[in-house]
Amino acid sequence: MSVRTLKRCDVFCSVIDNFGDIGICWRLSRQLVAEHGISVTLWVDDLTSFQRICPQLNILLLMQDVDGVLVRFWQQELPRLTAADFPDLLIEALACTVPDQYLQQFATLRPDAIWLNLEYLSAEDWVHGCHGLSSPQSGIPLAKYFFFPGFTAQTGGLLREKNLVENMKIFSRDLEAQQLFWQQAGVVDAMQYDLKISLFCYQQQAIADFIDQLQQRPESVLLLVPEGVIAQQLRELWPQLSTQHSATIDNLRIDILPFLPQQQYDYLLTACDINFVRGEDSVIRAHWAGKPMIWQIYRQQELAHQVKLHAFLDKYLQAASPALADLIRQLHLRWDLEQPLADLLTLLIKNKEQITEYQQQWQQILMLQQDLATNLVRFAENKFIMPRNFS
Ligand code: TRH
Repeated sequence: MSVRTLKRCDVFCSVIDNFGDIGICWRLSRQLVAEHGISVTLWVDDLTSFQRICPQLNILLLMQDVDGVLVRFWQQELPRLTAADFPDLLIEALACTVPDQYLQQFATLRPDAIWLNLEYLSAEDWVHGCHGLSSPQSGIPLAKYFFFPGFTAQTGGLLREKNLVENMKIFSRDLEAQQLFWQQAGVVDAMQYDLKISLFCYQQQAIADFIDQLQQRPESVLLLVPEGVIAQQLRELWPQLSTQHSATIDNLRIDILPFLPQQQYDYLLTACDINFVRGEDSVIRAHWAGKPMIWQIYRQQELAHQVKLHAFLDKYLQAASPALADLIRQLHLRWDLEQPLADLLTLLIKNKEQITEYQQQWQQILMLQQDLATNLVRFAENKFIMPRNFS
């Protein structure tokens, strides 16, 4: 028996809502190509959402090469596929369902292939027992496995490109590069502000209190808000934001930013002092930026997300002092419940250096783990053992 190297991979991505599904699939696909030399076809059912994070994508094309990834529009009816179209590894991402028509042909033509179900991120401990388990499929003679991202060595790890953290550290010390970044983002005077906060979140009832508090800060504050649901909420509160992308209220300036290309968003997080992030992908990027972050977890029915949030906070805060852990936990819980942050926001700003240090300590712990793409390739290659007489 010998281990075979992966050459081709298909990723299926269905955009359920927002940008996390495509954000994760796009990042993973690029990394598989760039760092593992694998030919990747990314099947996506919503090119318009994809284009928001990847502006060079042409939404009119059914098939195109973007950054070395073959992007194909996943329509209800798949085009006719030949044997050469089928990969060694099939990734069914984030609870999407690969069409039966594809699976039947795949199983016939590539019975030796591996099929992975890339799951949602959770810090809960039950993930340890499920990561890597096989998932027998009725009627399809293919090996399928669960692959869970996560924060511990018993999971598949987190998406982290090679040298990402090192590059972000260099960027955070390079004022010229930061100035260039701000210029390209259309915020030429950003560096004159004492405090820069990025705000990417879902609907937030406490937004008026949040703004009210920031405008009363003694230092100058720049709040950077990517276009979307929260920008819309701000426009309803401050109509001048409907005609201009910027509004100044006392010591605070709010800037609505166009959605940035995905790699540029990493730089925004690094260039800010505090980041409000959401969902599943931006929260991990905030980890690599190494700045204080408040995560608004994706809301689930019957508040199931709160269990996930606590599980994350337990891991994240395990090495923090009791006072710091309590502050960060309470900030997350209030933000999740859409309650005013009040005194906690003041404490967050006051303690931002200490929280930055803690964030970087936690980042170092996570960096002891292998990244998700590497783990995934190793996992698939180990499963993908061919018989000696395989030609
Ligand atoms: O958009 P989201 O809320 O996505 C969510 C979550 O992933 C959630 O778990 C999932 O169930 C749901 O989608 C369907 O937040 P997330 O995960 O942070 O994804 C946002 C993506 O957008 C991420 O890849 C970063 C990218 N992005 C940009 O490229 N440019 C930007 O300017 C911004 C603000 C984000």
